[in-house]
Amino acid sequence: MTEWFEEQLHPGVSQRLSMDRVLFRETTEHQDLVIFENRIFGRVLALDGVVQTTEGDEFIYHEMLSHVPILAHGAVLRVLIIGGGDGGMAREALKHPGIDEVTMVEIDPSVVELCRAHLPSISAGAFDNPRFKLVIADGAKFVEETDARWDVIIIDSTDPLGPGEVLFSERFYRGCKRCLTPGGILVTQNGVPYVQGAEVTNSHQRMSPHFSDVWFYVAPVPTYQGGHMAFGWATDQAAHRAATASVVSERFRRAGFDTRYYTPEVHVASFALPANILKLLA
Ligand code: AG3
Repeated sequence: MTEWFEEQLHPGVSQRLSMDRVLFRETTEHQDLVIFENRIFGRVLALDGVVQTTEGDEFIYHEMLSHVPILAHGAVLRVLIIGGGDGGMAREALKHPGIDEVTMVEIDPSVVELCRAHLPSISAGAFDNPRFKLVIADGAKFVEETDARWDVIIIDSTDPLGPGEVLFSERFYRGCKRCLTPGGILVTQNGVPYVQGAEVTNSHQRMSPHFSDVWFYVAPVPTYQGGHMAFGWATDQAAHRAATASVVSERFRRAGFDTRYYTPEVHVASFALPANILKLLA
Protein backbone atom coordinates (compact mmCIF):
# COMPACT_ATOMS: atom_id res chain seq x y z
CA MET A 1 0.00 0.00 0.00
CA THR A 2 1.23 3.48 -0.90
CA GLU A 3 2.12 5.61 2.06
CA TRP A 4 1.18 9.27 1.65
CA PHE A 5 2.88 12.37 2.96
CA GLU A 6 0.18 14.83 3.90
CA GLU A 7 0.99 18.50 4.40
CA GLN A 8 -1.50 20.52 6.39
CA LEU A 9 0.04 23.91 6.46
CA HIS A 10 -3.11 25.91 5.76
CA PRO A 11 -6.36 25.28 7.62
CA GLY A 12 -8.97 23.74 5.32
CA VAL A 13 -6.73 22.40 2.59
CA SER A 14 -4.05 19.76 2.41
CA GLN A 15 -1.51 18.56 -0.13
CA ARG A 16 -0.63 14.89 -0.50
CA LEU A 17 2.42 13.37 -2.18
CA SER A 18 2.94 9.64 -2.47
CA MET A 19 6.00 8.43 -0.61
CA ASP A 20 7.11 5.96 -3.23
CA ARG A 21 10.25 5.28 -1.20
CA VAL A 22 11.23 6.67 2.19
CA LEU A 23 14.96 7.40 2.30
CA PHE A 24 15.25 8.84 5.75
CA ARG A 25 13.08 9.87 8.66
CA GLU A 26 14.21 11.32 11.97
CA THR A 27 13.36 13.83 14.63
CA THR A 28 16.41 16.09 15.00
CA GLU A 29 17.11 18.39 17.91
CA HIS A 30 15.24 21.15 16.07
CA GLN A 31 12.60 19.52 13.87
CA ASP A 32 11.01 16.45 12.38
CA LEU A 33 12.71 15.58 9.07
CA VAL A 34 11.74 13.20 6.26
CA ILE A 35 13.31 12.63 2.85
CA PHE A 36 11.30 10.52 0.41
CA GLU A 37 10.97 9.82 -3.27
CA ASN A 38 7.87 10.86 -5.25
CA ARG A 39 7.28 9.81 -8.85
CA ILE A 40 6.52 13.34 -10.08
CA PHE A 41 8.85 15.50 -7.99
CA GLY A 42 11.77 13.15 -7.33
CA ARG A 43 13.31 13.36 -3.88
CA VAL A 44 11.44 15.53 -1.41
CA LEU A 45 12.63 17.10 1.86
CA ALA A 46 9.96 17.89 4.46
CA LEU A 47 10.49 19.53 7.85
CA ASP A 48 7.80 19.46 10.54
CA GLY A 49 5.28 18.16 8.01
CA VAL A 50 5.92 20.87 5.39
CA VAL A 51 7.56 20.35 1.97
CA GLN A 52 10.77 22.38 1.89
CA THR A 53 12.27 21.39 -1.42
CA THR A 54 11.93 18.80 -4.17
CA GLU A 55 14.35 17.75 -6.87
CA GLY A 56 11.64 18.47 -9.41
CA ASP A 57 10.76 22.11 -8.74
CA GLU A 58 13.56 23.49 -6.54
CA PHE A 59 15.16 25.27 -9.49
CA ILE A 60 12.37 27.85 -9.65
CA TYR A 61 12.71 28.86 -6.02
CA HIS A 62 16.50 28.73 -5.77
CA GLU A 63 17.15 30.55 -9.05
CA MET A 64 14.68 33.33 -8.29
CA LEU A 65 15.82 33.96 -4.74
CA SER A 66 19.50 34.15 -5.75
CA HIS A 67 19.90 35.48 -9.30
CA VAL A 68 17.31 38.26 -9.03
CA PRO A 69 19.08 40.16 -6.20
CA ILE A 70 22.60 39.27 -7.37
CA LEU A 71 22.04 40.43 -10.97
CA ALA A 72 19.95 43.44 -9.93
CA HIS A 73 22.83 44.60 -7.73
CA GLY A 74 25.49 44.00 -10.34
CA ALA A 75 28.62 44.08 -8.14
CA VAL A 76 28.09 41.40 -5.50
CA LEU A 77 31.22 40.01 -3.87
CA ARG A 78 29.73 38.44 -0.76
CA VAL A 79 26.44 36.63 -0.17
CA LEU A 80 24.92 35.59 3.16
CA ILE A 81 22.29 32.85 3.26
CA ILE A 82 20.25 32.37 6.43
CA GLY A 83 18.80 28.84 6.54
CA GLY A 84 19.24 27.03 3.25
CA GLY A 85 20.45 23.78 4.83
CA ASP A 86 19.73 21.74 1.70
CA GLY A 87 22.44 23.70 -0.15
CA GLY A 88 20.39 24.65 -3.22
CA MET A 89 20.70 28.39 -2.62
CA ALA A 90 24.46 28.18 -2.08
CA ARG A 91 24.76 26.16 -5.30
CA GLU A 92 23.03 28.92 -7.32
CA ALA A 93 24.90 31.82 -5.68
CA LEU A 94 28.25 30.10 -6.32
CA LYS A 95 27.50 30.02 -10.06
CA HIS A 96 28.41 33.72 -10.21
CA PRO A 97 32.15 33.84 -10.93
CA GLY A 98 32.44 37.34 -9.43
CA ILE A 99 31.31 36.21 -5.99
CA ASP A 100 34.22 35.60 -3.61
CA GLU A 101 32.38 34.12 -0.68
CA VAL A 102 29.01 32.58 0.14
CA THR A 103 28.34 32.17 3.87
CA MET A 104 25.44 30.01 4.98
CA VAL A 105 24.14 30.22 8.55
CA GLU A 106 22.00 27.18 9.34
CA ILE A 107 20.61 26.38 12.77
CA ASP A 108 20.24 22.62 12.29
CA PRO A 109 23.44 20.75 11.39
CA SER A 110 21.52 17.53 10.74
CA VAL A 111 19.63 19.15 7.85
CA VAL A 112 22.97 19.85 6.16
CA GLU A 113 24.33 16.34 6.84
CA LEU A 114 21.17 14.51 5.83
CA CYS A 115 20.68 16.56 2.65
CA ARG A 116 24.29 16.00 1.72
CA ALA A 117 23.75 12.24 2.15
CA HIS A 118 20.24 11.75 0.74
CA LEU A 119 19.67 14.80 -1.51
CA PRO A 120 23.11 15.40 -3.04
CA SER A 121 21.65 16.70 -6.30
CA ILE A 122 20.41 19.83 -4.51
CA SER A 123 23.73 21.07 -3.12
CA ALA A 124 25.60 19.60 -6.14
CA GLY A 125 29.03 20.09 -4.58
CA ALA A 126 28.37 23.54 -3.06
CA PHE A 127 29.36 22.41 0.44
CA ASP A 128 32.84 21.50 -0.83
CA ASN A 129 33.38 24.69 -2.82
CA PRO A 130 36.36 26.67 -1.46
CA ARG A 131 34.28 29.88 -1.69
CA PHE A 132 31.61 28.38 0.59
CA LYS A 133 31.55 28.88 4.36
CA LEU A 134 29.17 27.07 6.71
CA VAL A 135 28.27 28.50 10.10
CA ILE A 136 26.04 26.47 12.42
CA ALA A 137 24.24 29.11 14.44
CA ASP A 138 20.95 30.83 15.12
CA GLY A 139 20.58 33.22 12.17
CA ALA A 140 18.69 35.81 14.22
CA LYS A 141 21.53 36.05 16.76
CA PHE A 142 24.18 35.91 14.04
CA VAL A 143 22.98 39.03 12.24
CA GLU A 144 22.97 40.98 15.49
CA GLU A 145 26.50 40.02 16.45
CA THR A 146 28.70 39.54 13.39
CA ASP A 147 31.15 42.21 12.30
CA ALA A 148 31.14 41.01 8.71
CA ARG A 149 29.09 42.67 5.93
CA TRP A 150 27.43 41.28 2.80
CA ASP A 151 26.14 42.73 -0.47
CA VAL A 152 23.16 40.36 -0.68
CA ILE A 153 21.40 38.54 2.17
CA ILE A 154 19.03 35.69 1.25
CA ILE A 155 16.58 34.37 3.83
CA ASP A 156 15.94 30.77 2.81
CA SER A 157 13.70 29.91 5.72
CA THR A 158 10.85 27.64 6.66
CA ASP A 159 7.44 29.19 7.28
CA PRO A 160 6.98 31.41 10.35
CA LEU A 161 6.27 28.45 12.65
CA GLY A 162 8.81 26.73 14.91
CA PRO A 163 12.50 27.61 14.45
CA GLY A 164 11.73 29.83 11.42
CA GLU A 165 9.43 32.25 13.22
CA VAL A 166 12.06 34.77 14.38
CA LEU A 167 13.20 35.14 10.77
CA PHE A 168 10.01 37.13 10.09
CA SER A 169 10.39 39.62 12.94
CA GLU A 170 11.16 43.33 12.77
CA ARG A 171 14.16 42.80 15.01
CA PHE A 172 15.58 40.25 12.56
CA TYR A 173 15.12 42.61 9.59
CA ARG A 174 16.95 45.28 11.57
CA GLY A 175 19.77 42.79 12.13
CA CYS A 176 19.94 42.07 8.40
CA LYS A 177 20.12 45.79 7.60
CA ARG A 178 23.05 46.05 10.00
CA CYS A 179 24.96 43.39 8.04
CA LEU A 180 24.39 44.81 4.55
CA THR A 181 26.92 46.93 2.71
CA PRO A 182 25.53 50.31 1.49
CA GLY A 183 23.08 49.62 -1.33
CA GLY A 184 22.92 45.94 -0.38
CA ILE A 185 19.78 43.86 -0.93
CA LEU A 186 17.83 41.62 1.44
CA VAL A 187 15.50 39.00 -0.09
CA THR A 188 13.22 36.64 1.80
CA GLN A 189 11.07 33.56 1.38
CA ASN A 190 7.71 35.18 2.13
CA GLY A 191 5.08 32.48 1.71
CA VAL A 192 2.26 31.90 -0.76
CA PRO A 193 0.08 35.04 -0.59
CA TYR A 194 -3.18 33.36 -1.60
CA VAL A 195 -3.07 31.25 1.56
CA GLN A 196 -0.53 33.19 3.66
CA GLY A 197 -1.40 36.80 2.88
CA ALA A 198 -0.61 38.00 6.38
CA GLU A 199 3.05 37.13 5.84
CA VAL A 200 3.30 39.69 3.07
CA THR A 201 1.51 42.35 5.10
CA ASN A 202 3.61 41.65 8.20
CA SER A 203 6.95 41.55 6.43
CA HIS A 204 6.12 44.71 4.50
CA GLN A 205 5.32 46.49 7.77
CA ARG A 206 8.35 45.11 9.60
CA MET A 207 10.90 45.82 6.85
CA SER A 208 9.65 49.31 6.03
CA PRO A 209 11.18 51.05 9.09
CA HIS A 210 14.63 49.84 8.02
CA PHE A 211 14.74 50.15 4.23
CA SER A 212 13.57 52.82 1.80
CA ASP A 213 12.58 50.39 -0.96
CA VAL A 214 10.47 47.46 0.27
CA TRP A 215 8.68 45.35 -2.29
CA PHE A 216 7.87 41.75 -3.30
CA TYR A 217 8.38 39.69 -6.42
CA VAL A 218 6.76 36.42 -7.35
CA ALA A 219 7.17 33.01 -8.93
CA PRO A 220 4.98 29.89 -8.88
CA VAL A 221 6.54 26.88 -7.18
CA PRO A 222 4.28 23.82 -7.69
CA THR A 223 4.89 22.12 -4.33
CA TYR A 224 4.35 25.37 -2.42
CA GLN A 225 0.63 24.96 -2.79
CA GLY A 226 -1.62 27.91 -3.57
CA GLY A 227 -0.22 29.77 -6.60
CA HIS A 228 2.51 32.42 -6.63
CA MET A 229 5.11 32.41 -3.92
CA ALA A 230 6.14 35.89 -2.75
CA PHE A 231 9.76 36.89 -2.19
CA GLY A 232 10.47 39.92 -0.02
CA TRP A 233 12.77 42.63 -1.38
CA ALA A 234 14.37 45.32 0.81
CA THR A 235 17.15 47.78 0.01
CA ASP A 236 18.01 51.46 0.23
CA GLN A 237 19.00 51.58 -3.41
CA ALA A 238 15.76 51.96 -5.41
CA ALA A 239 17.64 51.70 -8.71
CA HIS A 240 18.23 47.98 -8.13
CA ARG A 241 14.56 47.14 -8.59
CA ALA A 242 14.43 49.29 -11.71
CA ALA A 243 17.32 47.45 -13.43
CA THR A 244 16.11 46.84 -16.99
CA ALA A 245 16.11 43.52 -18.84
CA SER A 246 18.93 44.73 -21.06
CA VAL A 247 21.17 45.72 -18.13
CA VAL A 248 20.40 42.49 -16.29
CA SER A 249 20.84 40.50 -19.46
CA GLU A 250 24.36 41.84 -20.02
CA ARG A 251 25.32 40.90 -16.43
CA PHE A 252 23.74 37.46 -16.86
CA ARG A 253 25.65 36.89 -20.10
CA ARG A 254 28.93 37.82 -18.41
CA ALA A 255 28.19 35.44 -15.50
CA GLY A 256 28.15 32.71 -18.13
CA PHE A 257 25.85 29.99 -16.81
CA ASP A 258 22.48 28.55 -17.83
CA THR A 259 19.23 28.58 -15.88
CA ARG A 260 16.02 26.60 -16.12
CA TYR A 261 13.50 29.20 -14.89
CA TYR A 262 15.30 32.53 -14.51
CA THR A 263 15.64 34.78 -17.53
CA PRO A 264 16.28 38.55 -17.54
CA GLU A 265 12.73 39.06 -18.82
CA VAL A 266 11.25 36.91 -16.04
CA HIS A 267 13.42 38.85 -13.57
CA VAL A 268 11.87 42.17 -14.58
CA ALA A 269 8.34 40.75 -14.89
CA SER A 270 8.46 39.12 -11.44
CA PHE A 271 8.28 42.56 -9.78
CA ALA A 272 4.86 43.22 -11.37
CA LEU A 273 2.42 42.33 -8.62
CA PRO A 274 -1.15 41.22 -9.29
CA ALA A 275 -3.80 43.39 -7.63
CA ASN A 276 -4.66 40.83 -4.91
CA ILE A 277 -1.02 40.78 -3.75
CA LEU A 278 -0.58 44.56 -4.06
CA LYS A 279 -3.52 44.93 -1.72
CA LEU A 280 -1.59 43.07 0.98
CA LEU A 281 1.09 45.76 1.10
CA ALA A 282 0.14 47.83 4.08
N1 AG3 B 1 12.01 26.94 2.24
C1 AG3 B 1 10.73 27.45 1.88
C2 AG3 B 1 9.61 26.56 2.27
C3 AG3 B 1 8.31 27.22 2.17
C4 AG3 B 1 7.24 26.21 2.16
N2 AG3 B 1 6.10 26.85 2.56
C5 AG3 B 1 4.94 26.87 1.93
N3 AG3 B 1 4.57 25.93 1.14
N4 AG3 B 1 4.27 27.90 2.16
C6 AG3 B 1 12.62 26.20 1.24
C7 AG3 B 1 13.98 25.72 1.53
C8 AG3 B 1 14.65 25.40 0.23
N5 AG3 B 1 16.03 25.66 0.25
